[in-house]
Amino acid sequence: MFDKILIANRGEIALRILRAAKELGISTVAVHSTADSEAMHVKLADESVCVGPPSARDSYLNIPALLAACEITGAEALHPGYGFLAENARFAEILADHHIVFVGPKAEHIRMMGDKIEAKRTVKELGIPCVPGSDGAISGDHEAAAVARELGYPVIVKASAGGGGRGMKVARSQSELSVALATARLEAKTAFGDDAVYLEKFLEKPRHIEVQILGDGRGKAIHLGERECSLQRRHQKVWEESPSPALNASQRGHIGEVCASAMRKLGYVGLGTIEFLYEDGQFYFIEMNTRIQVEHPVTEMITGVDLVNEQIKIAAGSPLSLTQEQVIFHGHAIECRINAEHPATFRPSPGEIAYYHPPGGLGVRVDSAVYAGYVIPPTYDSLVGKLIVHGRTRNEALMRLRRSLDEFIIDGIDTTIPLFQTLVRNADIQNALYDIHWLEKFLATGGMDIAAA
Ligand code: MV4
Repeated sequence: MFDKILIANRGEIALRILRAAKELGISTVAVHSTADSEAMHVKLADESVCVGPPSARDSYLNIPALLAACEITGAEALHPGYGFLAENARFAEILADHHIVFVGPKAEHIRMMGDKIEAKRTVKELGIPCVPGSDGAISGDHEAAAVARELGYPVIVKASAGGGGRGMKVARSQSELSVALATARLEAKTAFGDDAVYLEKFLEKPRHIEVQILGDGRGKAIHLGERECSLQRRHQKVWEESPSPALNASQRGHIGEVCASAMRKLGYVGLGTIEFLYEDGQFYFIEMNTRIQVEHPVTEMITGVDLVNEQIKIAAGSPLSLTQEQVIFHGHAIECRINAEHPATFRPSPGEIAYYHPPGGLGVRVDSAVYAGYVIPPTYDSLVGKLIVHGRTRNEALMRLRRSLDEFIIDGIDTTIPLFQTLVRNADIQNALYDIHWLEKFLATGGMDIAAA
């Protein structure tokens, strides 16, 4: 096992990784920008290194500074968390060149899944069901029209270098297709420097369901069930739960085994998430994420498996610590992402937290890096923390969520807690009758009463 690990991240995920490292007896190195000198991850780490000014480009994304921090402290491994450099294949290669272990999959697999066309071609061959669409990149209007006619409208044009909703355009008829294609291409070229696009049948009312997998690269891979993340706003997940209320145990076992089997064949090492759209009882692959995800705690709560602990052990060359038969699902978990934003307008609200009282009690977990007196800088994302509740049933989790939201006090800034207090009392949410468009429609039709805000 490693003696020392460097955590190339900030906020709640930096704390999450620190905790896993401490339990493994690994000494921890935090890195931080000048804006984060007073951040909790710096206070809790054994050592810390300032890697640059506030701008993430010059600090958390500053590869030479991170390499220097590893060298100065003697860290043998680096955990990237999520965001920042977590899915940068070149960074993983550079670390390897410097004999630093990247806690994550092989660079080859990061690169493969970052190219959405390549990812889809690969997983399809490995037996994962995909959205019907073009066989690879689309060359021009003529080919697009032919593929779209075959698929039937509506279709969606997606950027191969995209993901997370960037560079996507829907065409509802042939007359809309060439504009959708040109717009998606231009956006892709501008945002990613790569104008390759592909075409898919557009699914109107799917749910977003993702499967958590873990591979050891020695021929073993298991799944840890799924998470449902349909409640999103502007491609940002807001509420996540596990298990998905839309699946039964047999569907779960089937899609989980399809994913685990594919990862076994691929020789995938580490933690990964295979994202699907789910409509009319069918799964359709959209993307694979090669990092720990924000919403990982709901999986931890129902399986009891510490996913960051598994990531670190696998990176150190250990085999998987459990078999598929040892993964047992208990109850139901829900996570709410609490942001420093106005609950109806979503206007960012950085500033000083005047008073902080997190909820507690049975089945309640708060992953956060804030404290009373902490000043949330305006520089990074607005996640203040995650409230995760667990219950024996979904109803019990909902009751516990209602209670813990009412107990949570964060004074001095706006937070999205009132949004969740509204959602947890909503009949559609209580009955799990939602798809990927539900939240935006709810907000657009005055669900949060913007007039009063
Ligand atoms: C789709 C789709 C409908 N049909 N693909 C958005 C983000 C990216 N990961 C994939 N996305 C979508 N792909 C087909 N063929 C609808 C979306 C989509 C979406 C997906 C998941 C969660 C929220 C979403 C919100 C809008 C659109």
